[in-house]
Amino acid sequence: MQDAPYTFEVPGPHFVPSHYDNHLERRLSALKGQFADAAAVEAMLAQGDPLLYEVYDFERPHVPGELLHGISIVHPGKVGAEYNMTKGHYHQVLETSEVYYCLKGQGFMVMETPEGEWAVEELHPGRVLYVLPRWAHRTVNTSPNEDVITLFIYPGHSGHDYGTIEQQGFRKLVLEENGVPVIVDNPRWQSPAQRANA
Ligand code: PAN
Ligand code: ZN
Repeated sequence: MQDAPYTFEVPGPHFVPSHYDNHLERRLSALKGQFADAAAVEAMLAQGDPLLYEVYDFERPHVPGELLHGISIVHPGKVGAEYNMTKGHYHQVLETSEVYYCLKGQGFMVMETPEGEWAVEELHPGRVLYVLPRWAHRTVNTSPNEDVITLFIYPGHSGHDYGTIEQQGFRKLVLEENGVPVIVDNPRWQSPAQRANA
């Protein structure tokens, strides 16, 4: 961990940071239950385990005064009709936010709150997205053959809650229909009231 102010470069076209502490790779097997088309997942896994996205980040203490930051790279592709995406999560400390700055590619940030509100914002190079406190978030890559690359910054004490999204996914899915992205309802999703009665 650095003990003096530091800089790093994110040179195009690949935007891999000039230095970093951690490099995480997430493959299809880690997102198995998240894609709507289970048969497409099984068919792809029978051929291998494709790399869906990577994260490069810097080691900082997980305390409120710190800002955790790094680069997220979602590779292009689809699982069935659904575009490649990140697992997505709530922050464990729900009242923490995040800034994303898109460096490359075309995609969407799919978001929702525990109360069932949802939002989908487009990502393209130069666009900054502020994810409000309480909003779960997932990056989706709709580019035909380009990575979606973002710089992210969030409070050190945020933590991650993956379980809620793993259970039912997001309220909205991003699918390709006739060659263009469409936002559709996730049949697996339940409203807070439905969940309480389940
Ligand atoms: C980002 C994400 C990153 C990977 O740093 O962690 O894009 O997505 P998943 O964490 O959903 O696999 C972030 O939102 N941090 O809080
Ligand atoms: Zn986050």
